Amino acid sequence: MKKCLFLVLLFPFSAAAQTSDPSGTLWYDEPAVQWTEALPIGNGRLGAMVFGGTARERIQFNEETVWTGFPHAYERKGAVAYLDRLRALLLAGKQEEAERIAQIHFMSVPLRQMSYQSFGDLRLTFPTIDSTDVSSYTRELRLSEGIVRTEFASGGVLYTRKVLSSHPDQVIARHLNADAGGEITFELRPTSRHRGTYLTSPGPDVLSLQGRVDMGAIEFEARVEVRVAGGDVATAGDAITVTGADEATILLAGATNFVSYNDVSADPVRRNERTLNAIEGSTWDEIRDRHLSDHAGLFSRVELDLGKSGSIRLQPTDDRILAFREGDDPDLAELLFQYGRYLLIASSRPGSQPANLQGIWNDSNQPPWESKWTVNINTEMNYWAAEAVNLAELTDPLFSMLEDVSESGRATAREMYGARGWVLHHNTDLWRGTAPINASDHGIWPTGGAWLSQHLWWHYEYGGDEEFLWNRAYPIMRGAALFFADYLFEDPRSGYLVSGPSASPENGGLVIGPTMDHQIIRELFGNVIAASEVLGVDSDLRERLRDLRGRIAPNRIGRLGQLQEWLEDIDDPENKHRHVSHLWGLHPGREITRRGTPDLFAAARKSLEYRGDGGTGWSLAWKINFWARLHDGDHAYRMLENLLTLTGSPRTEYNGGGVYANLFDAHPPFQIDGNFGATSGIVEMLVQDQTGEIELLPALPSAWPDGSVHGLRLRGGFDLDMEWRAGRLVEAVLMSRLGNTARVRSGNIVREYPTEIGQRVVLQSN
Ligand code: FUC
Repeated sequence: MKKCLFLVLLFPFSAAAQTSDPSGTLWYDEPAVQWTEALPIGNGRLGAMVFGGTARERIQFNEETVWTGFPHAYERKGAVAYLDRLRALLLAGKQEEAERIAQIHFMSVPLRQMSYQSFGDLRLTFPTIDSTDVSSYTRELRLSEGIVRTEFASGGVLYTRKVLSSHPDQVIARHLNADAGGEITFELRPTSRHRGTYLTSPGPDVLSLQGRVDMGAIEFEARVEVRVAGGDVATAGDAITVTGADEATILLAGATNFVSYNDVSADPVRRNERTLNAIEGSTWDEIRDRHLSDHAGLFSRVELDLGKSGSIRLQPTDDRILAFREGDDPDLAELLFQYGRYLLIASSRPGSQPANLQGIWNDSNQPPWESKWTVNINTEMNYWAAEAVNLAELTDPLFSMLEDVSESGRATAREMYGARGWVLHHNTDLWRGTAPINASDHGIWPTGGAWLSQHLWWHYEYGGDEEFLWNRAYPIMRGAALFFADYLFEDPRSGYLVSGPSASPENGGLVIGPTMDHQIIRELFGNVIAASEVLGVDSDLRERLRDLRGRIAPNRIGRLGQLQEWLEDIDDPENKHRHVSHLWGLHPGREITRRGTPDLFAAARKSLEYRGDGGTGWSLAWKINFWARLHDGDHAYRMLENLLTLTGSPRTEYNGGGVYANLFDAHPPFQIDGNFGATSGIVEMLVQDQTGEIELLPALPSAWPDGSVHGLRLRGGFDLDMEWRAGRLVEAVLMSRLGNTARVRSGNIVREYPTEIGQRVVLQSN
């Protein structure tokens, strides 16, 4: 009893070794061993994974432009000479021959794109701390703060370490203190696995790590500075040594010479000097407070309550993942939802690169799929939720990338297809490659840019910003549509316009007329038509696109009642492929709807049933969205359960699609798309508005009978607050930002509510 009292008094955090905020905190009672147990921080440009060790600590860090390669145009000159031959071969059923010829004459130069790299590690050793004498250990990430905190007691001293990646100050900052004076002693070594990097010491408390990515153009510097209160700081060899300080602040600045995809003329050293000079007089408290207010400005916009968890909510996050199927922990679903928002804030800020396959977190110089931007599902999934979860400005990097590929993709359109406009195939990299890569059986898929362009129109639909539409979105969308106006050709067998050579992403090889392409192109043309009407321009083009749109091969229902994945009725009901591309028109597209196209809607459901409930992380996440669009909340929830399965951990045998201990989506390996896809899926379960009608609680699962949400955004410029009880809406409030008419569906009835800017529409169920 006495001991207990002693503990509570001296270590109040140990009583809180159950988190006080179960839907907003990831926490653990041991340091991370694997990278996928470490906790992520990021400011859009600089990211880090924090292991939370006691006597030894590792902070692995990234800067978003540390990539292999150099400015380069990838298109294959003159490839257009083979286009008709490829089409003819495919129409004649000679797929193998077409793939062979395409592989030689129709692919990117070089065949592969470049790779995102790890930057380095901060390695800290604490000679006065005995890792075998540690008690009351916690490490946690509070999503509302964006700070990873490690606390523990050792040798009678309580240590607290915090780390953040600041957007306003553009540094990673770590603060170390203790509840007794003079207890902060450590050695800090910045390291890197890039060959030929070297360390210099520009000042007594500064180390500079410089280098160049192997065989590439990217030069980098990581600059570490340590500031102490009390004690001593000195650099010796490859380390900064702090002895007997009361507290210490480590600042890490990181930069490269990258300016844009065709310019690498910046000076990373000057960049870092400027960054650190700008905060020379700032204390940790000031840096932290600027970070907190910047972060909260984005994070606090949305609140979600899906019900009350049982006592499991107090357990470490990995325990909760293991127990999720027991159904007693809706707070964990909230945590996953908010984690998606957190990760976007941390990996995608205006002016930065868009979130890549791993966001910005990457521990390898040979990461899976080069950790680039794969656009046949992954990059789009990263941004599905951004508008609805009130983080619209974080789409800016995606649009900047689109600006780039709409330039670099012109040469690819011209050289490979003899077409106007621009085209992007299934991947791009820091150098904005747009030509087909890797293998002809899936690399030749020309609708990546068209799919991404959907996000430009969404940004206008949610925000109503006509200037954005005119200046930024429309030129890119128009260029994408011009490409397809030239590219589509008439299928001699059916007379329809078709896409090809192309593929249904990664399934079935090179073909003519994959269903997904036609859905994407129809939507692109539809959005360009709508945009040109809003802007009052391009009436001739509009008519042309209308005509072409009506002639594109339609969706077809096959012999099994399924939605056909291809023009031919060859779907295999045993095929469990992770991609379910032909359901694009259901989600994220909108041409397949319950009321508008009931037959296709039923066929889409059939196809999804055949595909099954398994898959990689992102595939599971997409299926949450699909089932929500099919208005089957319980099935959507089942997919969420499948995604919230602990994988790749010593605590489980399971190694398939799911989440790691740090809630990172596991393809496996780690791929961030499923995190964002899950956040989007939860939105789709609560509200849908893609058809122009607002449907509240369209797919509420029985697991969440009571709940509320605050601060979601809807198309047409409405903010949504909503509360439900016993599975039924209690009240919804729509706040009008643009003065549009809200059309709200309830069962068979659609009611219209004209609004003025700032007006609220309060809907109560009777
Ligand atoms: C697509 C998917 C893979 C993986 C890769 C990065 O090619 O088919 O599953 O996600 O992207």
